Amino acid sequence: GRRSLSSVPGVRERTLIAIKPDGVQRRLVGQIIQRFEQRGFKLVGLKMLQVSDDLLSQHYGQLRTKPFYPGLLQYMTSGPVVAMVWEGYKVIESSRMMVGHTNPAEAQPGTVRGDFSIHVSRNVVHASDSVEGAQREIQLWFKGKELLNWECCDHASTFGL
Ligand code: IDP
Repeated sequence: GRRSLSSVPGVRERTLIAIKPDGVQRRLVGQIIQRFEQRGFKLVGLKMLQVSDDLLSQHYGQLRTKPFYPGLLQYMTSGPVVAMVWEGYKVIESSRMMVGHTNPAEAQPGTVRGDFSIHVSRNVVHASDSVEGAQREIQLWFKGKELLNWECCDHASTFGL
């Protein structure tokens, strides 16, 4: 039919992607953003921040009994993080595939973790893992006003016609 892509169910799905301190320190920000742009996803939120213990304990609350939790907090606060919200059809599932297995040793080549990292304690990037998780994390990391709706320059509404 002649439906536009924006009317397809699921096309406005959003996910939180965060480039962790090792990703920023190793100058991987551009390459990681490039992969999401190249895939065709839409960037609707972006900021660099020093993450607080409070934000992290909410973000990783379900891991607080794990032995690696103190190290995880130390890692995630060791420098700035680049947090982004990406939008698009099945972006949550697709970005988990693009990011790869939690443990880089098991991540496929071609994934961010499989191409740029070695050990689970320094795995470069975060990606939400479910619809509920993405909603929760986006609300936790971003204010409503920080998420922008925009149309592509080839969209009729941008011509002022
Ligand atoms: P995910 O990031 O792929 O969703 P989770 O199991 O939610 O994986 O773990 C969150 C983060 O905790 C991982 O990305 C990694 O940074 C860290 N982590 C998970 N397991 C370990 C571990 O065994 N040792 C050290 N850090 C870990």
